[in-house]
Amino acid sequence: VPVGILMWRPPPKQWKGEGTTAHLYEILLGRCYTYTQIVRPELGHKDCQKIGKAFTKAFLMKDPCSSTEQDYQLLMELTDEAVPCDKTLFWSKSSELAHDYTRVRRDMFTLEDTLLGYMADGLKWCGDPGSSEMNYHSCPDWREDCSNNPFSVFWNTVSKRFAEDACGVVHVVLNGSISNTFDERSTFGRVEVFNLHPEKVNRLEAWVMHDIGSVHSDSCSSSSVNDLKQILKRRNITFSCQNNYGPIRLLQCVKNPGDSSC
Ligand code: C8R
Repeated sequence: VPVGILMWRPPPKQWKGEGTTAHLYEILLGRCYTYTQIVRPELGHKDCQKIGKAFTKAFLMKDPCSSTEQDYQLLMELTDEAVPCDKTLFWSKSSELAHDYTRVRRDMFTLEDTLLGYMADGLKWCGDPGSSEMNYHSCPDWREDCSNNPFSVFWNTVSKRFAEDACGVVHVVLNGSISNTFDERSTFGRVEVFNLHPEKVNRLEAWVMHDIGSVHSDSCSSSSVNDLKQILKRRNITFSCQNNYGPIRLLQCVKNPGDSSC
C-alpha cells in the first residue's frame, strides 16, 4: 500500500490574518477551569472537558470562510449562564475601560466576565477542511479574506446571546474620543442593540467616556449617539445617557494622576 500517497494532504491555505493562538486548546481548558472553579465556583458543575471539545469541534475540519452560528450551537448550550438583571455591561471601542470597571464592580458583567467570553478573549482560531489540525500559520482576515471566519462568527453568536439574555436596566460604555462614538457597524451597534428584548429591558443607559488628555470629540448630544437613541426608541426601549460617568472617570484618573481634570 503506498502509505505516502494515502497520507498526503494539500497544504493549509495561506490567509492574511494571524494563525491560531499557540496552545489554544490548553488555554481554553485552563481558562474554563479557572472560571468555573475559582472565579465563579457556583458554575463548578460545568464539564470543561466537554466544553473544550465542543469549542474545537465547532471549527476543526471546516472551511474557515464558511463558519456559521450553527457550528457553535453545542458550545452555546454547554456554557449557558445567567447574568442577573441590571448587571449587563456592553461596550464598544472601550474594552479596556469597561473591563477595568467590572474588575472593581464585581457584580457587573461584560461578555468577558461570563464563561464563554472569558475563555475566548484575545484568542484566534481556525481549521482547514483537509486536516484535523488547527491552522497555526494563518487564519482569515475579516477585511482581506472573509467575514464568516470562525472567530468573527463566534463573537457575533455569543454577543447575540448575551444581549438576548439581558434584562432590567442595561449599560454601555462608549468611547467619546472617536468620531463614531456609536458605530452601527460594530458588534454593539449591529448585533447587541437589535437583540435586546424590549419586554424585559426597561432602559439602556450609555456612558460616553472621554480619554484623559484627548481633545473631546463626541458626547451624549452628538449625532451618532442620537442615532442610537432613535434606534432604541423605535424598538420601545428607553434611552438615557451620561457624559464621563463619575465612577469610571475616577478609574481613568487612577491611571493618570496629576491630570488637571482629575
Ligand atoms: N464583544 C464583541 N467583540 C469582542 C468581544 C465582545 O465581548 N470580546 C472580544 N475580544 N471581541 P470593538 P464592538 C473582539 O469594535 O464591535 C461584544 C472581536 O474580535 O471595540 O462594538 C461585547 O458584549 C471584535 O471584533 O467593539 C461588547 O458589548 C472586537 O474585539 C460588544 O460586543 C470588538 O471590538 C463589543 O463589540
